[in-house]
Amino acid sequence: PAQRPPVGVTAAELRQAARQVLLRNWTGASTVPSRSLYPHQWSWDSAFVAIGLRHLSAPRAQRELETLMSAQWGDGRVPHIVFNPSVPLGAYFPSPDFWRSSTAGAGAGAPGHVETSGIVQPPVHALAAWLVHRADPATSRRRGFLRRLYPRLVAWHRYLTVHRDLGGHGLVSAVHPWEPGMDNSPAWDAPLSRIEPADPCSFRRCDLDHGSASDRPTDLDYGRYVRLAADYRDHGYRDGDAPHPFAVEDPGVNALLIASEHALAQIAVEVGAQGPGDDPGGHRGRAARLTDALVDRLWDEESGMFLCRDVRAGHRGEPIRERSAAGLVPLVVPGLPHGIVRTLLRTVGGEHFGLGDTVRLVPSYDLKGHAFDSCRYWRGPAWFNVNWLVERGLRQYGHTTRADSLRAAVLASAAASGFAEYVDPHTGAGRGAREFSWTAALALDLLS
Ligand code: 9YW
Repeated sequence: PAQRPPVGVTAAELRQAARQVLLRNWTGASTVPSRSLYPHQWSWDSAFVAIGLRHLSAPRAQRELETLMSAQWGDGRVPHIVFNPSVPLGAYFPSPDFWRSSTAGAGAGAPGHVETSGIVQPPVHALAAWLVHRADPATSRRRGFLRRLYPRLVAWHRYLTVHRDLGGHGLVSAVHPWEPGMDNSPAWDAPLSRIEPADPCSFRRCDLDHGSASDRPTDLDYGRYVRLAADYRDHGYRDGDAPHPFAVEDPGVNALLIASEHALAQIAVEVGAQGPGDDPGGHRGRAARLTDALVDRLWDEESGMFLCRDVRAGHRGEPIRERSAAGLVPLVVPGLPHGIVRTLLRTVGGEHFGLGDTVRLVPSYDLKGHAFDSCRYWRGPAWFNVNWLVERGLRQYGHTTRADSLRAAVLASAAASGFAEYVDPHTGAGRGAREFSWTAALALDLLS
């Protein structure tokens, strides 16, 4: 299979190739996910990129996160895209003239010095900041990296826990399918079906200029993405009184928030933060409460994994019965009940995800699912960030041999595919963009 290490590629060569990708995708203050497809700064991409960059240059990794956090809104949200003003409007849709953050988002505290989107992505940033710090504590301290970032990270988590607890049970809801970072996951099909799509003549997709239509979300999906984003914008990006017709509790988003809250506890020790609530104990308490809520609300014993929850279905919300890889991401959460960890491990290697059996990388969606498609974005292909997270989870829970083989498979696949955006989980063939930043960054991290 294509995931085997290509003959002749040594770890040193792979490291050098990954380094070249990150250098080429660096714009001077941050990194683009892909020069062709995604020519701006994306939020969770930057967190993963910083985790890789720390092995090349600690100041550059710090800068990556600082640039992102400098576009934070007054209400604490960290936007999912920070636009580069020198890139033409036609290079990516939706462009700044669609989001209009500095005007439409003024009431929510959108910055005036930069244009951004108005939605968010998973909060991997505090975890990334902590890992970046640890790579070179002396440089980090000299630059005051964590001291400057800590209050921003606290405000970011507060935005999520206060403004986005739409279900009222202590978990964060995503209000747009782009927010959990898995755009066209089959888990969104039911909640999205209630959304009236925008008129297809009202916008032009740019993604199809760079990728094959059969690999990408459909036009109908895009119509609904546009409708949700435009309505949120027209509501001033306010959350309190917004209808938010799409509201989903996603186990990936919430698990990453928990992992980041644990990282904030360590950062709080490092910077000597003292309450109220923003001290190490406050962060640990919040992480524990979020973990309880994650297990109570999203664990599904029958599926053997965490499921998303549609907050707008029924009276009290309902589980979405689709097995998405987001339901395995909680392996990164420390201190899960033993029974849950055991079951998750069985599920990862079982017929639905097939790790180490029918596939060498975790697919984004159920191999046996009715909507499985080995090419279409988040409906089957294996993604490197998800696999990096699962690798970390396996290692955290002491499954070193399985973590080692997943690490070897990730590296082999990154090398064989030219750092593809994602791969076909059955054949290992690279798909989507190449020289994709988080693929290179996370490969570099696994090599280090
Ligand atoms: C979009 C940049 C982003 C990722 C998302 C991925 C895709 C499409 O690309 O989103 O237009 O934002 O789904 O996870 O952050 O790499």
